[in-house]
Amino acid sequence: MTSLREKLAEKIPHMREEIARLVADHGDKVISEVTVAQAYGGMRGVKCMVCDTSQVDPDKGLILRGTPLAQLTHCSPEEIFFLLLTGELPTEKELASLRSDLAARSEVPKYIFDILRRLPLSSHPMAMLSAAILALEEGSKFRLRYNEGMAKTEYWEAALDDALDLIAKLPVVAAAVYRIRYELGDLIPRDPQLDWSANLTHMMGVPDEGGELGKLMRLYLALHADHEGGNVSANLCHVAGSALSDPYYAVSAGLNGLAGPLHGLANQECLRFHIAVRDEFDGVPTKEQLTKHAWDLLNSGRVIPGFGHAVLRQTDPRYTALRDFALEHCPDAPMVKLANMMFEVIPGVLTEHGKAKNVWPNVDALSGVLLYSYGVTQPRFYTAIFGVSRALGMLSQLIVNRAMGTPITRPKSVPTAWIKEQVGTY
Ligand code: NMX
Ligand code: MLT
Repeated sequence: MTSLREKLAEKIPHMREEIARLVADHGDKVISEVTVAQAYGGMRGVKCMVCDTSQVDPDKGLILRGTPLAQLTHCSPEEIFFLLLTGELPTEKELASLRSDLAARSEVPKYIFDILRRLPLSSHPMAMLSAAILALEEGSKFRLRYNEGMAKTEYWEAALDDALDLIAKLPVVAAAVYRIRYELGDLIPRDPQLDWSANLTHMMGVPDEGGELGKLMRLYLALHADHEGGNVSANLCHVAGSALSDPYYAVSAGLNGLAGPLHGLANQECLRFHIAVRDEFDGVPTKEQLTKHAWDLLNSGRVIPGFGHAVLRQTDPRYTALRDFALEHCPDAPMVKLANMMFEVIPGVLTEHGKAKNVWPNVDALSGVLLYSYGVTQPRFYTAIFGVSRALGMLSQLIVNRAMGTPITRPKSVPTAWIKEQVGTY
């Protein structure tokens, strides 16, 4: 038994009891209404699902289990995972136990690397990562135990088992995607002395003499883990998991959504935007030049990646955390200087454009810039790193949902004819 499992086993009965009481006593209280615009508009702002791991406040941004992100930027991704699941940061002993459990589960079967090598080199790293996770599904303990007739009260334990297996293997798989996709030579074995995020940096094999890429990777993997339940990746994982598809299927579903340019792929798109600007102006442009370039992009019908958000109405605190890192470690890196210029110019352009409800930068406005500055120069790989981190949040949410016995997700859809009848004027 790991201490994480023990801690959850202790907490889950109380959580179940509390929610059962809440629903029994107040089940018919209205917490949200749905307008016609929301039904057609991606359900924006409709409060119709529960997520206890984290919440996103429009002005304050990400709050993990009640603690604002700014107070957690020193944490490792493993600590964030423990916090998301249990509501508490681990003690030193609990962290050591989680790390050794992950290390013990980290071996990836050889057939996974064979599959990755057989995919065309033109494959997107996100497709490779998602395919590898689906191929790992063969080892799902949740599916096995479900087929054996496991009790509903045990679902969370089987989900936790799969989650730990998958999390342990993800850095190995992602590093293999990187080295195979970009033909960087032999795979680099895991170093048992290193923790989860340090191993990803190590196995990717990007030179990191000063250890700064390692520090960035640790921060990056901690920052991107969770962003409440309604974002596309978490929501997709939630919906697939609600059908009792096992954690491998559910995480793969979530990553397939993360691969969209309006969601996690903005990470890659944003760096490509920076490269296009740098190449056009041979470095950092003037404000006037960047303003014109941004307007050209908007007038061609495209979005400016790295800016705007469905929930946030201020600068994303994850962006602020990355900006603090950049100021401390690499303020003079050319891409960082360009990103600073973007920060000065783009919100004004978007305000004048008049469409985006939030003109401020999100996490993707700096994440790729920093990776690039430390030698990870393949933008298409960036969302795969986002995905490794997001798996921590998606899996935490999934385990909590299995523990709470959350039923299958099945909202009611209505045809346009029905809406016309409701509004009564058509
Ligand atoms: N550039 C240009 N137009 C924008 C932008 C932007 N950065 N952000 C929003 N808009 C437009 C949006 O396309 C919509 O236009 P239309 O009415 O023609 O459909 C209008 O402004 C209103 O959109 P909002 O309600 O402000 O934003 P919404 O909640 O629909 O979408 C995003 C949120 C994040 C999808 C949107 O802001 C966007 O496309 N941003 C750029 C892509 C990006 O950075 N995504 C990453 C989000 C974070 N993540 O990691 O997932
Ligand atoms: C995320 O991290 O999931 C993004 O910021 C998108 C979102 O929250 O909708």
